[in-house]
Amino acid sequence: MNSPHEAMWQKLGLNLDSHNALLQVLGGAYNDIYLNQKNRPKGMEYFDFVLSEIHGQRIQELLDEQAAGRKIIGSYCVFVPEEICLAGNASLVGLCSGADFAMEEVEKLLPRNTCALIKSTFGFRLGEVCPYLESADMIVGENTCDGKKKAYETLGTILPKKNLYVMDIPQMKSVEGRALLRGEYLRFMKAVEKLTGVTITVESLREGIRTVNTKRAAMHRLLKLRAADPAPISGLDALLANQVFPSDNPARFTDSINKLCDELEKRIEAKEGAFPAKTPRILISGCPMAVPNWKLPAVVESSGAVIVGEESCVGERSTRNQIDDSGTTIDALIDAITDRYFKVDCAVFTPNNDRLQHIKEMVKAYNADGVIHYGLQFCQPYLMESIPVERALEDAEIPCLRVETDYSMEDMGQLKTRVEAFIEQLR
Ligand code: BJ8
Repeated sequence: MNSPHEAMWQKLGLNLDSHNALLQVLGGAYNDIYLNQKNRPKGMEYFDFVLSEIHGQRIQELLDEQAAGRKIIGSYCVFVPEEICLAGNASLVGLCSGADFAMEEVEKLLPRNTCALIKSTFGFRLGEVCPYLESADMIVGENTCDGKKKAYETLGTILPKKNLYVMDIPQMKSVEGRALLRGEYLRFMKAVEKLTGVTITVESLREGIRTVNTKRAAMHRLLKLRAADPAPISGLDALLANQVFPSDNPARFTDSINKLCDELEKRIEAKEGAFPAKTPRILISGCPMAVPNWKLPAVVESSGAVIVGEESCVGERSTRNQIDDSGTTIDALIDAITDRYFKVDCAVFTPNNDRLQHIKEMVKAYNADGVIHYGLQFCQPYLMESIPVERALEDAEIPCLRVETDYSMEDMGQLKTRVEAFIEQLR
């Protein structure tokens, strides 16, 4: 069937056959996993629509803005500040992808034992199936894990517009580390200004901060409502909101989340839930889950538990902590931006005790019965850190299951058996 967006995709240089195949798989998985859920809030209809148009209407919107002079910046990490992009008249879109694509081609450029997230980044480029990547005016990479750091060297050579910008990220939470991050944010601000031709002012930066603060506040409202029993929304649906967070129009997204929260508050009052009261409650912690990586949450929620929080960059790591917008100079606002992002407790930092503490706090705040630590195969930082996480949880008498997997469906049976046994232990 011809899509009304085909001409746009063709203009962007997508491989239409491969892209159609991807959309078919995505649509099928969404039907099976999402639309088959019971007791979904009505407010999720907006997110169903966003997902159905993720490569259609949203791209058209961005291209229309681009035609009017706005720039599109793509990023792979929550360390890239949307506030600075917005202040410079650019939209930031998340580029991480959660599906294997063109793996044979990918493995000509990357070692086999590279994590699925990085491989999928390459697969989407080599397969020419990502309209966000193809339309972006600037792609921002960052020196976080070794895999990404080295992969960007090659990615830079295969991007159609050769428009990769790499941001350095500290590895320690020291005075020097903060100074490095601050310096990088100033350098990024200059790069955005150069790209857009717009001079960032105190007012525009403050406006950017306020827009993202408001968006984060709405997400926080949603996350907190999940503390209720019965949980008013499934983990799958909340994950979808987190997945849409980095790429949707910020004002519309904020509004939709707030409407969803209004509905969830009523559900809580009426004791209505996505699952019955006393369903075992799980916190997921670890690597980010980009669209359409719904594998583990689908296994958990089809095995008799509900997910009540995500300690992840597609989750609370990217949505918590606000930025003080009271500064009256660019320097002061950049300081405030640095302060917020410097609290991101990604496993690339050493030591990273804040994260262990935060996981325990989240267990308490969301009344979780146990934690599933999700590590992507070959992800050194999160797999290494899963052991101290498990120990810290053991000390706090919080049950923990460590899972290591990838984007393939080959281990579904084994995963389900382990998850079911863990849930049984929580009952
Ligand atoms: S701030 S979590 S978004 S780096 S899964 S590519 S770590 S080998 S994604 Fe991340 Fe930024 Fe950190 Fe968040 Fe490497 Fe691990 Fe792959 Fe990963």
